[in-house]
Amino acid sequence: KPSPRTHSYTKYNSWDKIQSWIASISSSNPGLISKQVIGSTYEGRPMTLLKLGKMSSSTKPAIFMDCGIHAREWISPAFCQWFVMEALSTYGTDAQMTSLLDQMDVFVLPVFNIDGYDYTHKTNRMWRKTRSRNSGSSCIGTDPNRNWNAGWCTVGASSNPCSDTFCGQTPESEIEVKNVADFIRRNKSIIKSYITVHSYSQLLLFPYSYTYDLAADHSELLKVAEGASVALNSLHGTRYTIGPGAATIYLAAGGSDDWAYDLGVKYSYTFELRDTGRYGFLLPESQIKPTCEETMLAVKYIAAYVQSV
Ligand code: ING
Ligand code: ZN
Repeated sequence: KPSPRTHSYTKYNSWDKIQSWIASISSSNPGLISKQVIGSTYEGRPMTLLKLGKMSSSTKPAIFMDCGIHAREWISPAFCQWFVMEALSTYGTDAQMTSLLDQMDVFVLPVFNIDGYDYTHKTNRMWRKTRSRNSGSSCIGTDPNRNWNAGWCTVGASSNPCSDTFCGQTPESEIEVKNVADFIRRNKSIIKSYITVHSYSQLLLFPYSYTYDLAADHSELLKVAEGASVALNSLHGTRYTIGPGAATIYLAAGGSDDWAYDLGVKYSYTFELRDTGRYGFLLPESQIKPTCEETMLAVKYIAAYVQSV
């Protein structure tokens, strides 16, 4: 029976293993971690959100982080697992992590697109989208990072269900997107930062992706991204490009970071982890540890900033 002790943080775990890990890690330290189901996926799997933070009688400000919006980006769920393990094991010894979890809660959704993730392990390693059926088409799935209500389906998205960037029938047509959007809307008074983890390209992006217009908080978002990328680089020399999504990679509407930002979650970031294309989505397991270690520094930098404002 998998437990946090036997769980491997340096392998690409199947959904079954991650699900067992969620159950065991959330009962391992009752004062510091709890879990809640925020809904089910299209195929009926539970979307379990982990809450990290020292138990408190008062409401604490929070950071929301998700991994695995896209099925084939396996390094992303690996990072969320690493983050949870590292947070629990450094609380009480690492001054920054201790202060962060004393003052804030961090919500972690280890795998957003569980149905797609499971499909990449069992059937098609390069699947990106959800696994929902589309009426009037035999093509399966919607791009869960084109399905948010932020300039929805206007640019850099497709209305063809057979496309890998299909925006869906309507905004939040995907139950996984709806479940997360509902949670963030319900908790928007406490959520100060939204972090979503993708791969690959080594980018740290912030709004907007649906327009070339600069965000109202552009200079602050840029400054924090600069600090985070310097911190990340300090460990192994990995170089990240930072900037607004539209100008840095491509115009793309319906993304989660733009939606969270327009809802009022100011510190909204998209990570695109290693590498820059040599292995792409097929990043070797030998790179999980260095990738997660360096990404921790960037996430902790953002968290420390959010905590300080
Ligand atoms: N890249 C993101 C994608 O969904 C992105 C880039 C970020 C688009 C934020 C829109 C908003 O295409 C990957 N690799 O998925
Ligand atoms: Zn992605």
